[in-house]
Amino acid sequence: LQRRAAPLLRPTTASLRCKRPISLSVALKEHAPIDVHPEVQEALAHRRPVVALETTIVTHGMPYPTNRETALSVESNVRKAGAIPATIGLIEGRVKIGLEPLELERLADVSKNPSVVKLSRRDLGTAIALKKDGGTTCSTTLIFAALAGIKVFSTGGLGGVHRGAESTMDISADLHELTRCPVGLVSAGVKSILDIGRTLEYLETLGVPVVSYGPTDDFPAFYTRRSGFKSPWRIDDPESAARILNTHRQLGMSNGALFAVPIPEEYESVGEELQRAVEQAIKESEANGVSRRGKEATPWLLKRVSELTAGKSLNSNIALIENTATIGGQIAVAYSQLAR
Ligand code: PSU
Ligand code: MN
Repeated sequence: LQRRAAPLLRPTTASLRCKRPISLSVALKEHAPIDVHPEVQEALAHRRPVVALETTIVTHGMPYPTNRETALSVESNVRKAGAIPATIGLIEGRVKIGLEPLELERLADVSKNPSVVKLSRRDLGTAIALKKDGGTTCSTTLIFAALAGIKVFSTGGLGGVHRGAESTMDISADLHELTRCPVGLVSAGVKSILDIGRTLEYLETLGVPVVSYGPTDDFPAFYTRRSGFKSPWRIDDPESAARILNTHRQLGMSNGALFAVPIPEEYESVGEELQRAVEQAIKESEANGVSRRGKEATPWLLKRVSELTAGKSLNSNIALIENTATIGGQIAVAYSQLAR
């Protein structure tokens, strides 16, 4: 009797065979809990420019209703640049790629929705299974941008290596996510509370390109335009950013890139004062133990800095993210115009 050897692995679907991140169409065939906004779907189908936007800045980064207004003005800047915004968030266990105004409102007004979670990669499966609402950090926004085939993602500050990480080991999952999502992340640097030098070292180890966007090769310091650390590369137009992303695509590279855009010049003078408040808030968090409480650290520090500066940090935060939204929109437009 001739018996055929049983295959060692019997993948039933394409996704089980995939080692790389799967595509949106495969995920949807698997009944993944993802809803793509019709406008975003339409743009993606026609390879029109789309910019992904995160929602942790809404749920855990700014007070209501400033958070909602900022999310809307950021979307509007993406549109003015000629691209379609795709604000990503979790509503009752469904991933929304493109939020309706009421969904944004629900994530923004945390007083009515206090159980809304901050979503990093490790939280995703559980939060979806338990039907939670959540704000996507850079890490989870990168995941869904990559899944949907969105090439550009604009935000304020990337997570990174925290001060004292040599003992706390607090290093944001955002950094690793940039190694597996082929997306250009546009930010004003990393969060103001981090160790910039060590974050850049870590990105180098991970092989993530860091590119300053603008007049200097200084890596920006979020509230101020220069950190004293140099980026390995500098560009000053959206076409160059688009060509970098396209080269990665041509080479089959799975990593993303960090485009660091300094805060607009008129916010430079207040930046020094803001950075002093950051230093004070960090000292307080080390004294009261918040610095050792994982994902709570950032929201606490941002709130404290806002208190210490009578809201001036908030104005700067809004300005820098509106700016990265515009530049992200321009990069997405340039990318869509490259011959493919
Ligand atoms: N920068 C801000 N406010 C924020 C964040 C960054 O000014 O709320 C968010 C981003 O979503 C980023 C996340 O991805 O903080 C990183 O958090 P953690 O360090 O816990 O990984
Ligand atoms: Mn952390």
